[in-house]
Amino acid sequence: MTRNARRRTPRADLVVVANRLPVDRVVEDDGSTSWRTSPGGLVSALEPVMRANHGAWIGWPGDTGDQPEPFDDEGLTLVPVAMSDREYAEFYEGFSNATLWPLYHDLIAKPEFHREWWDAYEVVNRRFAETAAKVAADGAIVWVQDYQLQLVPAMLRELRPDLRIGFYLHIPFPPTELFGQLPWRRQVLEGLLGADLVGFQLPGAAQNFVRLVRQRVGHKTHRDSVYLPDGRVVVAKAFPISIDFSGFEELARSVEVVERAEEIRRDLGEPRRIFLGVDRLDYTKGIYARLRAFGELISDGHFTVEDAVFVQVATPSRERVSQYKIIRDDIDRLVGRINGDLGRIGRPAISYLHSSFPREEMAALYKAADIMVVTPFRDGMNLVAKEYAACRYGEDGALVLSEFAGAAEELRQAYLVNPYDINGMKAKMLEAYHADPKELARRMRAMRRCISENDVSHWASAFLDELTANRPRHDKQVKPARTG
Ligand code: GDG
Repeated sequence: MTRNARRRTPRADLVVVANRLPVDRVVEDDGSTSWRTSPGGLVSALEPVMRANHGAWIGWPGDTGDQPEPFDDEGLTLVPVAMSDREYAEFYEGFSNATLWPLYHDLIAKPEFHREWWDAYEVVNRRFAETAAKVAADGAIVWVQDYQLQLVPAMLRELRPDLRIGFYLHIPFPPTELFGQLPWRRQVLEGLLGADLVGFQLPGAAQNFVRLVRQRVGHKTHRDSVYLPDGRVVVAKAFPISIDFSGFEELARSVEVVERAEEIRRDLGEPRRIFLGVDRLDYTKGIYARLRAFGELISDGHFTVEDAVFVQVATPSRERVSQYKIIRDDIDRLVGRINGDLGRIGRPAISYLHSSFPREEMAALYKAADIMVVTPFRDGMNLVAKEYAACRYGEDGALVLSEFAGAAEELRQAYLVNPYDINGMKAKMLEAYHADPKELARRMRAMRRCISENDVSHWASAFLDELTANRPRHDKQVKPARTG
């Protein structure tokens, strides 16, 4: 890849501000540095759109070294924002991933509230806002991403009132009762209100936000609009995120991927059915519950380890955060127990891979698997479910999907499950195991149509069209804000 460092800060008409750059800085053994494309939902979703628009992407380079100069990456300008070790611990691991992440995911783990983490969250958000203020051209569109940067819209608006600012939340937005626990609830809401458009995965999340703004900040609201005392109208709406459908399908059709999928099946001993899970190793994803369900299906005698295997890819994630250490140990123990109790020589019940893989290998796994099991307790969308369907161009394969993944609102033909109900999950996994190919084709065809008609470029243009639409100011009489 050509990556040319720039001397002066470039100015762009379309700017994405995200916690991470779409690349990681890696220090080689000889001390030189290089850049490697990094995985993750947000990167998979946004990169194609930004490249097509020659935009600028502001983000953290993935280590706590010095701040590299902005550089070109095949038509996209990358603008690194530095973070110290302490900020990484307090802003990223702390407030973002041990306070907001569990709070926004239904308290599956208990959120921790620490005042010094909040201070770091403000400091780092300000640094991102100041960088965006420098990079954005006059009247530019700035699109801020996700829960780590909820204060950026208001901070940026103060510095650059000429900009069109959008914000998109990739994770759920909690109901008022849960959000109300956050000691800094009002500051977060006011931070988001700096945007012209606040986007969510689902309509329910947008409604939660509008209700909270009315309750906690005291602004007048009507349907998806918030009326601010200065005459601005902020719109809150759902834009369900998607994937590069044709890109995934093309990858899955390539000779290399098709051959690799066959090789995977052979290496697994040609079982009748391959079950697959692919997730960041996160307690929200329901990995433990699904593996337990699978183990019980074998111990109950529904099938044997010769008939079926479960391949679980768990990509390492947030490994220093204590709840992530706990879930990793729990899963290690469970896999050990199930394989110890049920496996035979050369035939484990679960093939567990705690590592990350190239995209081609992911596509080969999707292609090799008969039953994809996606069972989060709560998930903003879940791109893995959509990627699986994109790779099933033969209209075969079954998707077992949690009702609590955003994707379940679109993929109604999946085998929908409640991940808290182990017996219910077992029944659906078994139904998928025995399903008739015609039935699978009917379901898969409908899901593939839905995703191909609503792919990631559709998502991005729907958001950007709404953001750039002419939005008149209001002349409503607004009451002074109540305290939140
Ligand atoms: C957040 C929200 C929302 C995973 N392991 C590897 C790898 N991946 C890729 C997958 C997929 C992405 O990472 C994961 O996306 P998900 O949507 O499943 O989950 P989160 O990471 O939690 O994403 C989520 C998303 O943001 C987008 O808005 O859907 O609800 O939580 O694309 O394929 N990719 C590669 N190697 C791996 O080992 N190459």
